[in-house]
Amino acid sequence: MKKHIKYLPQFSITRRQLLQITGISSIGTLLSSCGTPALEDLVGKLSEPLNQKVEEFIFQPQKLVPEFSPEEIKPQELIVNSFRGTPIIDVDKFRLIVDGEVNKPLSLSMSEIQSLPLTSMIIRHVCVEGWAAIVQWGGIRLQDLIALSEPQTNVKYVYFQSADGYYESWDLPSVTHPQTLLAYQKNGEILPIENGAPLRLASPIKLGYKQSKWVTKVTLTSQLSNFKGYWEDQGYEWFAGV
Ligand SMILES: Nc1nc2c(c(=O)[nH]1)N[C@H]1C(S)=C(S)[C@@H](COP(=O)(O)O)O[C@H]1N2
Ligand SMILES: [Mo]
Repeated sequence: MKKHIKYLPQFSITRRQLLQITGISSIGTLLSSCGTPALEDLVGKLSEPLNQKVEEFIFQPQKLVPEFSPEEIKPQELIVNSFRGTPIIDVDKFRLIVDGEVNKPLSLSMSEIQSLPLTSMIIRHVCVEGWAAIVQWGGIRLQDLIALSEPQTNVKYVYFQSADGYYESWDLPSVTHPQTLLAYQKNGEILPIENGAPLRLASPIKLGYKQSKWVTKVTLTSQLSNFKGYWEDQGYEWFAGV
């Protein structure tokens, strides 16, 4: 039987330390009989030790980008930028898929996603069209999601598929940066549909066009295809760091 040790987020220990002090315990199977993880398994799973190699390449120490204070949030300055209209998503039926070169493909409902640790950050969103806005985003860390999927150690890139047909690919270190989130909150409220609800990317280390809205699928891979991203395939830079 699985034994879940709960760690409170206010303990100031790093993920690496957390994984070390949990010691050896049996890794229960994440997938239940219906093929999706049981709700209560998800949070507990994050405190279980991972394969050493997987842990090393997901939780590398990375430099944090300084954040802003709540007074600096400029709600009006975030301009909605959608190139293919706003897709219609039934949130009750919505599943986020995590697949590709992983040992544990995932299919998660929003309530399962919301049972994972919530991170909030106030960062600057930078669009290449010449505007920027300071925004608060709340959501889950991509590194937690990716750890749950148990990626194979040759994974180097991550594809994000969106409900409007938008697509993006990122380098793995940028995806597993601690400030790269799949957000479901904006400025303290539930994420509006025009900003990408139910789930969008938010990260201070990439330009606006990398921050896919309406993300439905996260695919881990060792190779980039000829398709790199909606804007990249029209000549924009792929790495697009800020
Ligand atoms: N799915 C999808 N994601 C997208 C886009 C889009 O058209 N479709 N536009 C991108 C661009 S260029 C920017 S600047 C931001 C804008 O986010 P916002 O509309 O929430 O301000 O979303 C990015 N993500
Ligand atoms: Mo943009």
